[in-house]
Amino acid sequence: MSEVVSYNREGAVGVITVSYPPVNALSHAVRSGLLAALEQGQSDDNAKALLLVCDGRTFVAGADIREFGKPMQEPGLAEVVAAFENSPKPVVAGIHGTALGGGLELALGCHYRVAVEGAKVGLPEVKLGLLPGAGGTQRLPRLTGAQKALEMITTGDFVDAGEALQLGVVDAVDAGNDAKVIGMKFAEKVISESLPPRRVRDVTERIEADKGSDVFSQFRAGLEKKARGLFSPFKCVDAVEAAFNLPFDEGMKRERELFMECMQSPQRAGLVHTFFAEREVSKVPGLPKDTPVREVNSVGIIGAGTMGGGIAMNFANVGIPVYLLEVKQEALDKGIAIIRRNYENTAKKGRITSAQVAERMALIKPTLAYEDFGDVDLVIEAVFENMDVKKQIFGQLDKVCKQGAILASNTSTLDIDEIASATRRPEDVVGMHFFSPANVMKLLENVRGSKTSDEVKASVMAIAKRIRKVGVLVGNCYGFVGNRMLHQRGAEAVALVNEGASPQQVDKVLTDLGFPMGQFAMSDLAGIDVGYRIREERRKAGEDVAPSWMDKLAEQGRLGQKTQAGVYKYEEGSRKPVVDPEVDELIAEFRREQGIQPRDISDQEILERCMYVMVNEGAKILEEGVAARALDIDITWIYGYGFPAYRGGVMFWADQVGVKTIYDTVKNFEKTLGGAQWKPSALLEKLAGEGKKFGDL
Ligand code: T1G
Repeated sequence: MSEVVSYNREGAVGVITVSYPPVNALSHAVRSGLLAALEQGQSDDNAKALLLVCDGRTFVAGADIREFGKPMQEPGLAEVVAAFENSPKPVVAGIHGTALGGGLELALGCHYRVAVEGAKVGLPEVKLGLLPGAGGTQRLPRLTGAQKALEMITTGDFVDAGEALQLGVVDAVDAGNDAKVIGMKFAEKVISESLPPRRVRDVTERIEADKGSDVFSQFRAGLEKKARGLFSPFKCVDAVEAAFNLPFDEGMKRERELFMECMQSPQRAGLVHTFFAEREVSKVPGLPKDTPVREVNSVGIIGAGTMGGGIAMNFANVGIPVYLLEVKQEALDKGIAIIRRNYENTAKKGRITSAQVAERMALIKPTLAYEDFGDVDLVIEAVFENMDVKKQIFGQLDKVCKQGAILASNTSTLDIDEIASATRRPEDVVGMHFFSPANVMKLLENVRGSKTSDEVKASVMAIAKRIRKVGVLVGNCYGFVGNRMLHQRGAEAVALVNEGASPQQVDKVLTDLGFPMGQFAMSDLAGIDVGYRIREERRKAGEDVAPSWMDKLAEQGRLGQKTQAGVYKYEEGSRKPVVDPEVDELIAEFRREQGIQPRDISDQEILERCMYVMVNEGAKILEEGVAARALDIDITWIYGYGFPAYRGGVMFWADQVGVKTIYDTVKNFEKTLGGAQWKPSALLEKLAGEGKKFGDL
């Protein structure tokens, strides 16, 4: 008897129970245990039917992702599923929680499936760069037909028990909440009605019905847009199609071939890294797991602009009341109107009801009085990037907020310690940097000041989860982690255009890598005036900031999307960047003024200069301890800037390119381009020298 899978008979039913927390993943021990328990069930003459259930929070949630990339140990999952399917005794699966991936495939190998109400089933392998590799692509379509199987397998979306019943994926759904009870009831029914083992592989009606349908070519065409740059969704279609063209065993072989292609793809490595990194970031090294967390039942937000409004929505969305403060009624009214419009747009798309719009709007209370913040548990300041203004606000908060209130700034670059110095409670001051649009982007960059208490750090990390964000705890420096690296990429991009590249060429290199938009399209979205103001402030402060062709755009009022013209031009009502010959002329003029002789620049040089400067900066960020681990930087870039999850994040991507390759190129750029940004980080040099990766840290 293995300790993760047990067998015992209750009446005439042999019960196989998996007990492998946290999610009963199909590790080698579980797979072996399942075969052993099934064997016991076969040889138990008094067992007339078998029931497969799981202890804990969920039925099997899939293969054990931690085993990926390691040599597969027998028995493979497909073999285990086939053993269940070929059992001479009928097998019932009792499902609760989420039967996912290999878990659903195991259930499909059983002869009957019952689910508790509220349970969900799905084949999310595609989200890991894979496809169902234990018969899911061959058995599911036999129950659902081609269209639904393709939808489920190429999106990885879960379906709830009710829909699964309609689809024929499960045979009964019971309002009870114990899968074993409803499973036993069904198994006893199988025995009393002498129901035979019914193998899904033998169900062929839906295969016959959809044979030769053009649904596969339609699906591939649809994926060209939705799955741009991805590898495994297309292989999913190939695998499902095999169920309609080949006998079952041939189809299984085809599935296996396609599964191995996906398993070996760098995209699987990237997506699996992202899966674990997204969970690991909330475990902050040095912050004890049991650090007390402060209750947040009401929030005050200062600033009803784009950011403040978006931030307010995050809290209202999860039922937390928010005071939204502005200095003028007109600004307050405008901010509230924008929030309402955002909610109404979401309701128009059917994602929320109009009742929810009303509920959430009722939770957001506009105010002009700081006194209303007297009892809130958390304040988030979201005004424009001016230190004096922020310090004045925090001085106010220090006077009106209760003891224990968390005082946070949404600043994207400014010094948290200096802001905290405006209060007598620096231990309660922290950065909570949201990414625009704040109600959409998942990243929350939590910035610890030198005096921020562990309790406040743990509290803002818990708040991130509560408002469905991915929180990353980072140190206090100019631009923290994300913007500090973005700043370097931006400077390289501008320099590349000075030297001869066009903005559109630079942007295409970045979108080809998988970014949702290029550097200059992003500047147009954020507003050219943002960078212009920062450069002008630094020039006023006496810094030697080089002239930039971007300044000329700002001085001509070309501020980006908001003025229908920036680096690109925008047709009325459109956000699509259109190359503007006027800008090419402005750049050529700027080069003449600066005495620059433009040259052709290769895409490879653009890629290396834009990306390696970020990797080098990321290595410096790690050296300084501003980010605790490379995976914190990876998650920052995936959820803050849309870096493709299938590449695993900037530092994971760097490991795949090769640290030594990057280091040598950075060294070379230090010689040919100069500038502090090309001084190789000591950590990069060390890893290159030792043949190590960022992932080894
Ligand atoms: N393998 C290993 N560990 C897993 C795991 C898995 N499949 N799923 C979750 N965990 C860990 C997770 O890392 C975390 O660990 C803890 O469980 C709780 O997870 C052959 C090849 C099930 C919906 O893709 O979607 O089957 O941080 O924080 O929010 O065809 O986990 O506590 O140490 O996410 O309640 C297919 C992935 C695999 C499902 C629960 N299955 N998991 O969400 O908790 S590929 C999946 C999830 C496959 C076969 C193929 C979610 C969840 P720790 P959590 P949650």
